[in-house]
This record gives sequence, C-alpha cells and structure tokens, in this order.
Amino acid sequence: MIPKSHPRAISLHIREKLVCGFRDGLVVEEGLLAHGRGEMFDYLIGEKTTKTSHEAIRAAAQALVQAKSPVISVNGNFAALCPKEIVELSRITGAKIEINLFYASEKRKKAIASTLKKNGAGEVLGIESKFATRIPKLDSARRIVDRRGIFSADVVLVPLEDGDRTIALKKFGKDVITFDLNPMSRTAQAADITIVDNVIRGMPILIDACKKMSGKNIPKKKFDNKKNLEKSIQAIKQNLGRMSNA
Ligand code: PTJ
Repeated sequence: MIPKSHPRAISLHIREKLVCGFRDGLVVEEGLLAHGRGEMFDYLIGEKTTKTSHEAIRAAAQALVQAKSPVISVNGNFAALCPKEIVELSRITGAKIEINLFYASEKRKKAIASTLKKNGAGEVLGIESKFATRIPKLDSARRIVDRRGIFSADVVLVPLEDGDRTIALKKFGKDVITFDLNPMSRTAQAADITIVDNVIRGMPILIDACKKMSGKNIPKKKFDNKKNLEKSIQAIKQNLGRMSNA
C-alpha cells in the first residue's frame, strides 16, 4: 500500500509494524501514542544514528558483553518493532529475555512471548507467576519482575521506558541501558547509558558492536551519559538552527 517512492516510506513502514503489533495484541493503544512521541524526536535528530549515539552504542555493547547476568527487558512496542533483533542480541550476549509491561496483561504477555518464540527465542521470563517478585520503591505494574531475570541482573536493557522503573532499578543497584529518542526524558536522564536512536536503526548496530567485542577483554572506557545527552540535545538545536535559517 505504501509506494516505494514515497518520501516518508521508511517511517510509514515502521508505523505499520506498530499497527500490526497492535492488531496482533502485542502493543497497547498507549504504545501507538508513545511511538508518535518517538517519531517527533526522531525527526528532530535527523532520522539517523548520530556520532553521539554510536558512542553510546559502543559503551552499551561493552557493558552487555562484560555483564555477568544481563537481561533484555521487553515491552509491547519493542517486541513489535524488533523481535528478531531481541533474540539475536540475547544469543550473542547471553542476556536473558524478560517481558515486563507497564500496562500489564496476561493475554498480551502471551502474545509477546509467542512472537519472540516464533523469532527463535528459547526461554522467555516474566510469564510464570511462581518466579514473580517485586522491585522495591516502584508502584507501577513494572515492579513485578522475574526472580531469575531482572531481579538478579547486573545490567538491564530497558528500551522505550516510561521513566519510573529506570529510577527504581538504579536505586536497586542495576546498571541501566536504554534506547530513548527523547534525550530529555526522565529515563534518558536517569539511565547509565542512553542510546538516543530509534530501536529500529540502533538494535542492528548494537548487535554488530556486541559481535565485535564478545570474547575480547577490552578495557572499559568511562562513559559520561550526561555529556552524551547534552551532545544529542545540541544536535537537535543545530538541526533546528539549520532549518530555521533555510
Ligand atoms: O507495552 P507496555 O505496556 O510496557 O507500554 C509501553 C509504553 C511504550 C506504552 C510505555 O512504556 C510508555 O507509555 O512509554 P512513554 O512514557 O511514552 O515513553 C516512551 C519513550 O520511548 C518516549 O520518550 C519516546 O520518545 C521513546 N520512543 C518511542 N518510540 C521509540 C522510542 N525510542 C526509541 N525508538 C523508538 N522506536
């Protein structure tokens, strides 16, 4: 339906993934709105992986490959946009996959798990109530986590967050990596490593970086998330400046 020649074809195709995810019961209505919020920031960063985001991806890859118990936290939007990439990243880094939803529902968890399994996932955590436990200092449904997963992880990848959980995970001693197109969001500001990029573009780059780093004992470089975020905000400012001078 979307002509290849359409100037916004890529963006429209990404939107279709979300709409299909919604129809298949993976994505919640609010997830469609969250995607629109992301699209707006993607436009502002120039719809490309910036040099600054590449730096964050390198730091994230190193944290993931060097982690003892990494976990990839999956919500509805992430599952609809990147099911294959989630499985691939888990395979390369040994990270567990855990479903953790803000708008929690058993039906949606099952639909997400089934999509991940269709894409090659082995075990998917966050589904069996006998392993459920709580993250302290968090009131949303996201406080319920899997004892074998997020609860005992050292590094957690939490893309497309809504903010409260990143702060709670930090207080609970976890290293948090996130993908967030909005460099000013609470999640972006609270995480240890924020990749200001669309998960659609950033995940394959993150996978590649993990492949290159795995098995190598590369000394850890200090990563300054605040500085990296400032550079992303500067990039937005420059883009706006360029547009307003045109
Ligand atoms: O599936 P659930 O129930 O866990 O719900 C998930 C949503 C996404 C609905 C929930 O976490 C939510 O409401 O999120 P927010 O508060 O809208 O935050 C989502 C953040 O992700 C915003 O800062 C968006 O800019 C950003 N974002 C949206 N789409 C993308 C994105 N970041 C990277 N890649 C995207 N494709």
